[in-house]
Amino acid sequence: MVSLEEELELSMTYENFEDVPARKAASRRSVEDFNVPAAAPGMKMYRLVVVSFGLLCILQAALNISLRLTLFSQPNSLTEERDEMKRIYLDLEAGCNNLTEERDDLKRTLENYDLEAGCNNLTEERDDLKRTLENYDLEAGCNNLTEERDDLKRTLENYVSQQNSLTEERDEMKRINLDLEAGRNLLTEENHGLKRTLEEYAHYLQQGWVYFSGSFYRISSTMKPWQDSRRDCQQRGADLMIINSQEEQDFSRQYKNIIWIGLMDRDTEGEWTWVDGTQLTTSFWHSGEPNNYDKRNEDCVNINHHDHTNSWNDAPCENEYFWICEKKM
Ligand code: 2F8
Ligand code: CA
Repeated sequence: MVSLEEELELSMTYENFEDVPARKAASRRSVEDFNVPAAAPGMKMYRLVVVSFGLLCILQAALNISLRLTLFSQPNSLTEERDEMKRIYLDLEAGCNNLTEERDDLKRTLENYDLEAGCNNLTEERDDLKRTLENYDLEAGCNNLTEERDDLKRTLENYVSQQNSLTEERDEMKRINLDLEAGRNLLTEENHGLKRTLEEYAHYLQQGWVYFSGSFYRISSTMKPWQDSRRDCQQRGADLMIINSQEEQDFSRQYKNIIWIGLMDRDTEGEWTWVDGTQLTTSFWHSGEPNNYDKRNEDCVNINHHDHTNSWNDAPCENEYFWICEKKM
C-alpha cells in the first residue's frame, strides 16, 4: 500500500522526467550557442568539453530510462497489496461488528440480571452450608465410619475364613470322591471277578463236581493208570487231588473204591511229591506203607483203606484204578 504523500512524490518525479527532452534541447541550444563563429583557438579543448557533455547527457538519459522502468513495474504489486489490505480491513470490520453485538448482548443481560436476588440466594446457600457444617458431629461421624470399617473388615475376614474352609472341604470332598471312585472301580473289578467265579462254580456243579472247602472234586466213573487219570483231570481244567489237611483226608475217604490221588515218587525213589511240585509234609500212610511192595516200583499213591484215618498206599503207576480230580477255586 502506498500512502498519499508517497503517491504525490512519485508524480512529481514523473513530471521531472517528462522535462528531460526539453532540458536536452536547451542543453543542445547552449552548446550551439557556444559554436559561434568566433571560435577560440583552443578548439580541441572545446570539442573535448562538448563530447564530455554529450556523454553526460547520454548517461543521464540511461539513468532516467532505468528509473522509469523500475517505477512502472511497481504499481501492480502495490495494487495487490492494497487489495489485500482492503480485504483484511473488511475482515477486521466484520469481526469488530460481531464483538460490538456480543458486547451489547452482554450489556443487556447484565442490565436484566437481578444482582440482588442472585446475591441473596448465594448468601442463603452459604449460610445453610455453614449451619450444616457447624451441626455436623465430626467425631461421631468419624467414629461411625471407623466402626463400619471394622465391621466390614470382620465380615471380610469371616468371608475369607469361610472360603478357606470351603476350599479345604472341597479338596477333601475331591479326595473322598477319588477314593470312592477307586473303590467303585475295585468293586466293579471284584464284581466282574465274582461273576466269573460264579459262572465257573455253576459250570462245575452242572458237570457233577462236589464242592468242599474251597475246591471242587470229581470221582471218575472209569479206571485208568495214574498218568492217564491225571491227563483226564488236566483236560477238565483240574489235576489229581492234593491232600493238605485232616479235613480233606476225611473228605477223601467217603469214596469206597480204590482211587488215585496226585502223589508220586517217580522222579526220585522215596521222595514223595505232589502234582503241583510241592514236597509231601502232612501224610496219611496206612500202616506199613509206603513199602514199594515186592520191589514192583510202587511209585504212585492211592486211597485204599477207606475205613482207616490213614488210608494211603503206594502201588504201581500202571495199575488201573478210579481217580479223583480237584479244582482249587
Ligand atoms: O500188604 C500190603 C500190600 O498189599 C498189596 O500187595 C499185596 C498192595 N499191592 C497193590 O495194591 C497192587 C501193596 O501195595 C501193599 O503194600
Ligand atoms: Ca504199597
